[in-house]
Amino acid sequence: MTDIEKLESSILADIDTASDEAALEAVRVAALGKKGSISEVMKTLGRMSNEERKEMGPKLNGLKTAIADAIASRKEILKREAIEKRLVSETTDVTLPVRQSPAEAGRIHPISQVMDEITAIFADMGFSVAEGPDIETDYYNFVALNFPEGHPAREMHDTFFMEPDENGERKVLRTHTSPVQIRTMETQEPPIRIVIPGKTYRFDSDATHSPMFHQLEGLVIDKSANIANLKWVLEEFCKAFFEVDAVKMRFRPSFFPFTEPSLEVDIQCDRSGNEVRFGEGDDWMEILGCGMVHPNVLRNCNLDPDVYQGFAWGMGIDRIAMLKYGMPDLRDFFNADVRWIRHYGFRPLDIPTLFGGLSG
Ligand code: 2U9
Repeated sequence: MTDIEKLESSILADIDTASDEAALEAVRVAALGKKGSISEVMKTLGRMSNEERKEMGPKLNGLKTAIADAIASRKEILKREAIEKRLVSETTDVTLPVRQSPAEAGRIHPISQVMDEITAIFADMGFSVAEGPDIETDYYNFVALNFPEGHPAREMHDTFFMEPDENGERKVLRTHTSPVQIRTMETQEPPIRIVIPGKTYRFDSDATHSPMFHQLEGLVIDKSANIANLKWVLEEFCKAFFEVDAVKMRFRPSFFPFTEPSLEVDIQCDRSGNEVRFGEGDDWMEILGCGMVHPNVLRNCNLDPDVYQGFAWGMGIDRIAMLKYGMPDLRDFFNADVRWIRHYGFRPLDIPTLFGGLSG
């Protein structure tokens, strides 16, 4: 056996025993790489006589090609073997239950759900959603809404005051979402039909009051808005929200500085069982307040009360959510207890719509 034949059979044996692509690559470098065994032999061609080179040249080139071909075909085999190994080890059992993605496993807080339910109902009636800042000026939170300086109605709102700013002005955490209606009336021409969901703040904390709570208010301004329209809007809302065909409502006189007349609204319910049922029974439950926008408030927004009139209402979202979904303590809303949200939360892809069902 010549030296070349010996070299060839030893490299071919290494190629055969290479067990994966990395080992095969090592064999290729050891044979055909810059300092590989074949490359070293090729270098000796330069020192040979013409006769010897004529004989050895083709032999060495033949060796190089044979080794390169053997490596290429072994590479194909190893590639196929590796794929087959993966196919066996990475089988998927399609009968296993699908693992939930984090977005599916998460839950929507009942307050967000109820806000979405209520805005879906009013959006269906043609209302748009308006928003505004949580930190307000005294003007937007009180003065424009017909609470004069020192008026006792201001005491009804236990207000959180900020430190005075460089001009001595004390901003407040808004005590209701009503400043958004003022801002809207200042910037938009009537007709106006808006609802305002949002966070509100009052210095109050017990089983039914939280210092941060949620309201949804509504406002309609045009040349002919009247109490009959207001009653119809609220009745349609209550039927849709409590998912009943008919509901009796009771409107009692009340007082708010920003509306005249002002009314508190009760709906018919049955409290004889363990839970409150709406649309039946002969009991009443207060659910919201409303009224015709006070002429002073219209004037404050440069609207002539002899031309324009409007109605407004306001409701506490937290209380209404507790009523609808039977949650006993308001404080649980804000305790961030994952067991509570798993029980009372809503699936994120069940978006409330009137056609698809409000509460899933
Ligand atoms: C403007 C004019 C009128 C909003 C109204 C109520 C009646 C009301 C309470 C319900 C429960 C607040 O969360 S609660 O304590 N709200 O009873 N809100 S009328 O009236 C407005 C608002 C803005 C410019």
